[in-house]
Amino acid sequence: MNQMTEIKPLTRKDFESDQDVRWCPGCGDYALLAQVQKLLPTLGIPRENFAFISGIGCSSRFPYYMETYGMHSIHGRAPAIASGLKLARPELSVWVVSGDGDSLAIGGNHFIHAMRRNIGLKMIMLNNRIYGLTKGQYSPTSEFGKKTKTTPLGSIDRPFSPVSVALGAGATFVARTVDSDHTHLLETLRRAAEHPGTAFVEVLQNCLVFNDGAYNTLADKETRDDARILLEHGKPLRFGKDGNKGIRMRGFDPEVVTIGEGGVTEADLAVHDESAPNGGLAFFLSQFAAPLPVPLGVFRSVEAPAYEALSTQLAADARAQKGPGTLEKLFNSGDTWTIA
Ligand SMILES: Cc1ncc(C[n+]2csc(CCOP(=O)(O)OP(=O)(O)O)c2C)c(N)n1
Ligand code: SF4
Repeated sequence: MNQMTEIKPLTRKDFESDQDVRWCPGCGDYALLAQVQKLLPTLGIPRENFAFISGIGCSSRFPYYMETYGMHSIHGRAPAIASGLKLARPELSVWVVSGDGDSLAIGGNHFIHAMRRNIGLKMIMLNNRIYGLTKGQYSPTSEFGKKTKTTPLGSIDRPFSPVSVALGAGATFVARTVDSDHTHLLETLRRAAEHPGTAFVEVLQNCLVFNDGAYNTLADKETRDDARILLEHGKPLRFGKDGNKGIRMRGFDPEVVTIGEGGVTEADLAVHDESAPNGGLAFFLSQFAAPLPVPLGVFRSVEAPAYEALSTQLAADARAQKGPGTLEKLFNSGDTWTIA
């Protein structure tokens, strides 16, 4: 009689490593860890097929806490290492966890190229708008005028919107969520996990030691409905405590309007379309700053060929045309010469 091996379903516990979590008590990074550990067992992927690659920073300690393969790599270089892994082993689910400093300062170059290549990585950026690990220097997402240890008179740098950078680099999946809303965080990660190309998720994350309260209005149940706008595909851009505020486009300028005032109806509001071919509305949304609400959700989700699939095909076509190669043949091909 054939004996069937019973495959035990995975649980959140299966993804918890035996390492002590060293983040400060109350750090927003815990929320991401908990939701990722909750999500992975539901994806139907064997645990040995997950890999978490990080750079350097508090956020980049993430792989230690996951009972998966992983690597705490080099400052800003996680996308390069993760890209190599994904190309060599396309069947793996490869995740990058990084910070705003790691991804947008030293790692800006690697970040934009991962976005434009559309390689199948899940890239999460914990954006606390500060360097946490090195104790409070300003980062590329710190606000103009922000006083930090390296900007004692206030920053004169104009900050990046990570979502705008990702969209500008041609990313096919771009989303933003916040550490304080666990349901939204989990659902956003799920959408990213399902996306075949590069999936970028910005997580607004509180660093309670060096930049506490950066996202208070989004965390506080009293203020959050007026401070955020939840993006839903095909739905009008509506928000507010009473659900009666919305975004109307005046040419290329978005404005906040109130339904029922001045003859405004829901039909006047812009409608969110995450799969719009030109991505123009997504870019507008990514530039929202006070008094406009902070958009949360999926800005853009479109399909394009994944880099690893194209690369595998390219290699198969070359082999079919020229037969299997060897390193020796390669070294002796093309322009070679003998030094006398
Ligand atoms: C080559 C190199 N340069 C600088 C540093 C110092 N360094 C370590 S982490 C970090 C910034 C981390 O900030 P962020 O990515 O925002 O992560 P957080 O700690 O806030 O999670 C810097 C500058 C380093 N480790 N290596
Ligand atoms: S310094 Fe900030 S980002 Fe780093 S672990 Fe502490 S609270 Fe989190």
